Amino acid sequence: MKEAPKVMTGRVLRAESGRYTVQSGELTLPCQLRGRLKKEKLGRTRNLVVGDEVRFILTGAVGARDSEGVIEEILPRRNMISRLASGKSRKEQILMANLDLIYLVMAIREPGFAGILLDRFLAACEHRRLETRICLNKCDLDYGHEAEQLLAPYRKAGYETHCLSALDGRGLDELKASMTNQVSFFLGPSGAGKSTILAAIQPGLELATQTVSRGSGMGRHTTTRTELHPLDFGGYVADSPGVREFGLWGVEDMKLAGYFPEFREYLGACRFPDCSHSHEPDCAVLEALSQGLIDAGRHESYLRILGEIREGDLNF
Ligand SMILES: Nc1nc2c(ncn2[C@@H]2O[C@H](COP(=O)(O)OP(=O)(O)OP(=O)(O)O)[C@@H](O)[C@H]2O)c(=O)[nH]1
Ligand SMILES: [Mg+2]
Ligand SMILES: [Zn+2]
Repeated sequence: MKEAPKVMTGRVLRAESGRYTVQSGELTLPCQLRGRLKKEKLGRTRNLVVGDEVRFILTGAVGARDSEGVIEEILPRRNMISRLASGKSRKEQILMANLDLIYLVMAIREPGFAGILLDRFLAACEHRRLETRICLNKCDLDYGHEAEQLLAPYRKAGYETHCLSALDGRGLDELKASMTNQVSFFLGPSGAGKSTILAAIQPGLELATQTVSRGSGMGRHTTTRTELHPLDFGGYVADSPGVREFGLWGVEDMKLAGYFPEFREYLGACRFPDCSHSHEPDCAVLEALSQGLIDAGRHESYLRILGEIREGDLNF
């Protein structure tokens, strides 16, 4: 009698044009999707992404060199991070699923700190109710008290922050402690040092990092795909390719202000219930702004993102 195929569950570590790497306990193996699943579940709406949990059957003996898996089912996602796909398609691009923590990595310089990009990431994470931490890397290049100044509005908004240098090692022990036993995702612009930080935290990760100084401050992406790595000290971390643009997906214009945590205490106190906090009289947010209780840069980011949502005609 033929033995029933062994059904296993695992976590997607890598996903690339129809080929997947799945980890299940001690086993890490290449997997493909069952044809039926491709059509039914993955058609237009669902792409299998890094972090997805799947049920698969093993073909070939466990541990054999040719053992492979066939993915039969994608388990429900507990959460995800997504953005508006680049290009004109107006589609959602899911970057990762089933994560505990997102680390938003910015460099103090080289490339310069981009507040608007950070504010977009943060709003997307708030929208998805994801726990977020801000990492300011390259603090060895802090020539004054720039790190403090850059991070002050975010600390005031309630975000946890890390001042790091992958070069001299500052902040890395604390970062490592916070990543322990968590499934984390590293997101940020190209060149911020995501891969260098991870390689410093776990030597042997063998991540591609940029070896030649770029000079112009702009440049090519060194990491080319999102990949989840098991951590020796417990948990997982996904390194991802640098992001230059980050359009919000699925965010309603009227909800955006609530995704800026430091605005929340003022919302509801404006004269008009549908106040956009941009020009209206008796706006509690604008009042707080004029008193210096809300950071001007953060409010500016809010207005820019609000304009984009309205212009993009993205009604959800
Ligand atoms: N001075 C300084 N340089 C750093 C630090 N961390 C990384 N770098 C340098 O910054 C450059 C970019 O680092 P990567 O780790 O490749 O950056 P990345 O964020 O992974 O970039 P992508 O993979 O393109 O998204 C490399 O030349 C690193 O050596 C740091 O803390 N201080
Ligand atoms: Mg990288
Ligand atoms: Zn208002």
